[in-house]
Amino acid sequence: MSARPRILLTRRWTAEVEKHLAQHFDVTLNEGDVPMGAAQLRAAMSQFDAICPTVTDRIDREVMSAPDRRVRLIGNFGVGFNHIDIEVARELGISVSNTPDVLTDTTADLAILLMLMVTRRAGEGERELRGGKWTGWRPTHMMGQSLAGKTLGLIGFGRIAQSTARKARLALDMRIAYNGRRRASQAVEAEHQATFIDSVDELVATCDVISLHCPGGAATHHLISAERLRRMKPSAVLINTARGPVVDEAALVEALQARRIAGAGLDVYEAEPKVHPGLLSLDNVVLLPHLGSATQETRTDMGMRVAQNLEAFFAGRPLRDPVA
Ligand code: 8YV
Repeated sequence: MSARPRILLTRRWTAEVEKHLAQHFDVTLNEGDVPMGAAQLRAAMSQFDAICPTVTDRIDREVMSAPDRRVRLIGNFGVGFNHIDIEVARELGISVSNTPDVLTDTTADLAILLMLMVTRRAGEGERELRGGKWTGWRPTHMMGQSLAGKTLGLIGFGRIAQSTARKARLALDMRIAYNGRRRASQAVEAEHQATFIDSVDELVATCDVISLHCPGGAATHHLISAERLRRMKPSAVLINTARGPVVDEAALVEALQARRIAGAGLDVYEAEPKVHPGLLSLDNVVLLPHLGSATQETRTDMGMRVAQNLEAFFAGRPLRDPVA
């Protein structure tokens, strides 16, 4: 019997997936679940047949060009793969897969959660109550904004954005506008009753809630710049469940401090796990620690999706979710 492929999981996964993988592969776990450094990742390149990284691992040229490289597949745990240099992977003939579909609704739920938390001042309210500062009900206490009839402007219109649109329209009665690299088909626009807005500048200036759903990477770095924050309505709210560097975090802090926008809900940050200190002291921002896909069910589904890619690859079949 030929030796089973050697697989490295760079972080701990759900017990169900770790057990499943152990039945098929020679699996090495990162027992301590501490992020691996560049030197460790580079060394792993020469020791394993596949590595399965997450958003906390930077897989760049330095890592991938390890001597006597053995890794032939990078099975990413997550749909976003901007932490992997895909051009270098292609150049070196390393295959890369990701985990689309399985986290779509879970991440969209979190975008909706942030919208509601920001507009209904939920974090602020909880802090007041837990801090023993709630003096009782009154008609003008901690009034937020209603979302019904307001326009949700989506930047990026892929699976997660469309799921967010569906939930916002059907559950919250919001109107939907979007900007994306390409205009969606008429059928998709009709399904979501979505209006295409040709420019990001116009979208940010006209919508009430701006929610980011574009990939990370050079093309979207600081897409939400100081200038675009200035274009937003003073009553508008920014939601980011995509990638931190899409927003100029320092400029966002200034806009929130000056109340030039009403609020923000963030799940991702420019230099995770560091968070701009200016954000921590503001009441008009809700801050979550990158929980977009964090449900028991979804994290198991993500792991199983990686497993399907690994199984296909080592059986000589095409990857289910190839990105390189
Ligand atoms: C993941 C995500 O938890 O899948 C993604 O792109 O942002 C998150 O939902 C994380 O990236 C896992 O690597």
